[in-house]
Amino acid sequence: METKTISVPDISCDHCKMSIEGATGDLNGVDNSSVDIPGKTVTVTYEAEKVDLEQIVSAIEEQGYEVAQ
Ligand SMILES: [Cu+2]
Repeated sequence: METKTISVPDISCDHCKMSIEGATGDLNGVDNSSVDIPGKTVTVTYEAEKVDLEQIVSAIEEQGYEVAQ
């Protein structure tokens, strides 16, 4: 299991939290996804054999957010 924190500067409210946690949490292999609104980050715990970080980033971008690397 891997844990990574992704910076998403556009996170501003509960709606952002719900949509990002929903989209990333639905990915096969993602065990947990948690958005920190004031910190503007998404912390994901995932199984690297099932899903890679690129897919997780894509899921966030598909919700309309830009990911800062
Ligand atoms: Cu929002």
